[in-house]
Amino acid sequence: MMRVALLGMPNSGKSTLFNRLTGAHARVGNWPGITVELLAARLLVGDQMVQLVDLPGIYDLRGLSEDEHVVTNFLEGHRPNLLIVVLNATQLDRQARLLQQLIPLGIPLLAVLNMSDEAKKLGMQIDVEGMQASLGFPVCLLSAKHGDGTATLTALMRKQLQTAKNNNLIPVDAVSVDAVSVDAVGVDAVGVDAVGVDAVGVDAVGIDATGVDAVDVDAIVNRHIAAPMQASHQLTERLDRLFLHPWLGLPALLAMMLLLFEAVFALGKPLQEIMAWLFSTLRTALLEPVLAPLPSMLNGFLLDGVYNGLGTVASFVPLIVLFFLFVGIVEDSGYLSRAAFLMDGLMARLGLDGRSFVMMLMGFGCNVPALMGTRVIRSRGLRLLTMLTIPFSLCSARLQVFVFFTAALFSPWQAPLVLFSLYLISILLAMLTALAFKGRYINSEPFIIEMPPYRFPTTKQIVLRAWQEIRHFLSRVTRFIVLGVVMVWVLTNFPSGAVPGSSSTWAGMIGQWLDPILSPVGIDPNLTIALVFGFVAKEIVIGALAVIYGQEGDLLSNMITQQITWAQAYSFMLFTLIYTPCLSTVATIRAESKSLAFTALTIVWPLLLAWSVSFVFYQVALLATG
Ligand SMILES: Nc1nc2c(ncn2[C@@H]2O[C@H](COP(=O)(O)OP(=O)(O)OP(=O)(O)O)[C@@H](O)[C@H]2O)c(=O)[nH]1
Ligand SMILES: [Mg+2]
Repeated sequence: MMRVALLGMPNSGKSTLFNRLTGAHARVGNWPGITVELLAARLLVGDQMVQLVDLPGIYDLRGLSEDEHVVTNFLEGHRPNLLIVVLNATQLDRQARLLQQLIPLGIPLLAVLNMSDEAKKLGMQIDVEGMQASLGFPVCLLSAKHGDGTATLTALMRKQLQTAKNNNLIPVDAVSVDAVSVDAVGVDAVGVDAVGVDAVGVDAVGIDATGVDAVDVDAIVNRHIAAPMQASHQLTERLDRLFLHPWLGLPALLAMMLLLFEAVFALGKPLQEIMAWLFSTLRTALLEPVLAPLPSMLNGFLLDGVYNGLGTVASFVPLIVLFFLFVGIVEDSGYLSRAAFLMDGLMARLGLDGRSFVMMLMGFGCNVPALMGTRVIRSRGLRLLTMLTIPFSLCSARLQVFVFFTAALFSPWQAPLVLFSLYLISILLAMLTALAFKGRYINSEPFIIEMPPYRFPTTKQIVLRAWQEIRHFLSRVTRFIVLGVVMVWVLTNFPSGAVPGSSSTWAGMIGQWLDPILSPVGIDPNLTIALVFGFVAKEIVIGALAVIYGQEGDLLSNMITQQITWAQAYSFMLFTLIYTPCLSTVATIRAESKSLAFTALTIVWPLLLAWSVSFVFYQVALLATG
């Protein structure tokens, strides 16, 4: 199958184009470095089935970061038949450089000038025909976000692929690896002639007789663009006067975070309650009568175990979707780059940089993509230090636990503030961790960040993002959560003969066994079991409690309110927030750091910290409340 790859600088819209062409759901965001892995999908171009590959963005073919290696390794090992170079049409002066580096590779090229909508708004005029004639390969102006120009692109792709086919360029991987080995890819190292121009044939690349040497992309591009003297994004400039203000910037950041979390709580909690009510109604109206004839053990397993556990976890789906809708809008707005800029000074004192802060923010969604997002960081020291801090980010799975507990034990006006306090503590602990370890993981990289213009996602982008999160959640349900609640049920109901939920069950024994360690922090044996399973996935915590107490919805809240004090609840939340990250996170840390010792550190350090913080809080709370 022919292979076509999308290559370009970060944030130029490759993934947006990939999604538009293939109908895939690659993650998109207004932040350089959203894609850090290869993504491939099949696409019919004319009568030809091709594999379309979405690559991470690169500034330079000689780049040294992990995601840039992904690209150079790809070009080396899986030479595409066609490279679609995606350029931001409003920044051609800066982006043409990459195109210049690509020409010598001898791979047929097609240049896409993306973001035509923004170029038009800025009053830029681009002579595509002229540029195409001078460059010697097709150029196409389009807007991946809004879809204008995609038909032209497909036609050009078809033509280029046909030419490649006619020129017998098909055998993928046939080009000697030497000619494009990673080292050799650098333009300097190889020079235009050296990169197997013979092996590939100048004609075949689609460059006309003038020869490769003659092409000065920069000059050509400049010759065919007319931009007003001061092409600027006016809205962006106006907003940045506030958001990047030396004094007001940081308070604005804090205020926006507070607003966001308040909104999630205020809108999400009622939705969760409606869902919980639906689940319990379904239980009493349908499942209980239908399952009544079953033996009581099986009945208990299905209803009190599987159904209660899963139902309680599932009732949080709307809240999570809502949360990710907001997160999606923030990620696509371009504000993350501003947050990175604002926090960079403080972060630098902790041995981190502005990007580390953005990764912590991304971790509020889920720690896993945030950990992978650190691939854009070149300095290994900085990357590891950032990875050490990310698991403290209060992810959406932990959010479920906290929403549940805060709503059960605190008054309606206290609850959102308690939740916000947990977000702040999460960031503070990440900072504290950085401070403790910055001597060990040294940053050796200067901080440079692009400030993209503010953008607003299309409705389709928002809906897709939410849908992706639902799918992700469902896959976690099937992988971990079902198993988790079933195991909790077994532990709380066996050995046979033990009174369910009592201290003579296996769960009770584990709880008693850990009691000397956890009672000083206010965590009772029931909560202990929930914590034990939270190691696997934090969503299980709330499902486990439903199984342990044999209740769901309002009844579960009431039960918990009767059994524990607010101080115990807060201590439990602190512990859940801080202790060892979930299995997926640990596995990602292992894969990304390639170090067992580092992975062990990310397990042990949070555990110690969790106990210490909860201990201090609980003991002080006990003293204060007498
Ligand atoms: N106005 C406008 N915005 C676009 C267009 N194409 C993409 N975007 C926006 O540009 C931002 C970056 O898009 P992505 O598709 O994630 O960019 P990418 O090149 O894949 O970025 P990396 O994966 O970080 O390299 C997002 O906010 C998109 O919504 C376009 O044609 N017009
Ligand atoms: Mg991308």
